[in-house]
Amino acid sequence: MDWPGVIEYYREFLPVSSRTPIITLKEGNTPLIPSRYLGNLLGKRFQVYFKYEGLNPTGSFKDRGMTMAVSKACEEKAEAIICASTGNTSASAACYAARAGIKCFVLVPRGYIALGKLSQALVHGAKVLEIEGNFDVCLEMVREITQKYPITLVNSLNPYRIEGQKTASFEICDTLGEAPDFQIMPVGNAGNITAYWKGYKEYYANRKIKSLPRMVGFQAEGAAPIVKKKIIAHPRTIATAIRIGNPASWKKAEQARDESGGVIDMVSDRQIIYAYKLLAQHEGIFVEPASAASVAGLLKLVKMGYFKTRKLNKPITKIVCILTGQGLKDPALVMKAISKPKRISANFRKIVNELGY
Ligand code: AN7
Repeated sequence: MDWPGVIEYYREFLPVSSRTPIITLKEGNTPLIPSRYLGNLLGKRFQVYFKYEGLNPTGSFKDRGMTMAVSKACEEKAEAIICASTGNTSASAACYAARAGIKCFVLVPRGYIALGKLSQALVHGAKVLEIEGNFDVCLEMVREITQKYPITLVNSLNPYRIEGQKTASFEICDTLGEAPDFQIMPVGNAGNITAYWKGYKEYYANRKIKSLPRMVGFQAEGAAPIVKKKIIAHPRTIATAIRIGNPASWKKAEQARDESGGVIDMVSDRQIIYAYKLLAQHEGIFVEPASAASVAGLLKLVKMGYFKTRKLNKPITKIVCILTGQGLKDPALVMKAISKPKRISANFRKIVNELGY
């Protein structure tokens, strides 16, 4: 089958009509990869899967929401879109705006955007402004601009973004034939956890699934406003994608957590890097650090005995970790956090020695 993209495939669940021009790059339909390594740590009664969202057209889950937001913007005859971003939203917005033939403006925090993401926004022709301030400041600016000028906001405050992103939960259920028992994901501005939960609830209401998952979110320790129950004025983390101190969908993330009986917790940068390496070296999956927060979170939960204290009345417990973005977006981090290649002269003996023979 030729995959048509998330809007055509899940049309009946989305607010589109025959008048909506569908702007798509055939996003979605990403693989749900069974774990070969982590699953063993948990034992036979557990199955761990990775939803690898890094395989979307611009390398992150944002494309699911952007195809909807940009399609609706075009239906409403918008001439320009704008977003604040820690990187991935801007890459996706610039890409879909180029596809649609409309203008794109991007506000990003100077110095805290992975080079891959910045390059994407630039190459797709967006007007990129680097702001002396963090993501939360950029979002404030963008909200004010869109109140005063005819530019469409495409951050996840735009409800069409959430609509598009909920299709990822549909795909997980369609692949598993049921909902997972636990879903673990990184939380930044909290749009994605909101979207997944909305998707699961809609599938449940339509009798596509018989149960709902517990929603488990992880923030970075230095940027964990929801966990600490207070705005973080100066968020800090190596995972720049989730370097957010005042999430727009804060309340909705708490709702997803509480309605589902889940939890939102935090992991340190050290734990994130450990999981980042583990995923790359034992599962063969290269993600960006924010995405590794979900696996770091899973490891933390196992250590805490979280799964032992939950009633698991099915023979097999299914856990899905969302891997939100592609590792190639931030290659500089590998050199910083893992290692640099070893320099050696073009001497046969020296090289073979170095290989350990
Ligand atoms: C790889 O691009 O906020 O909780 O401006 O890029 O829905 O914000 C990115 C967020 C997780 C968190 N993983 O999702 C942006 C931006 C990756 C991300 C998140 C982001 P939300």
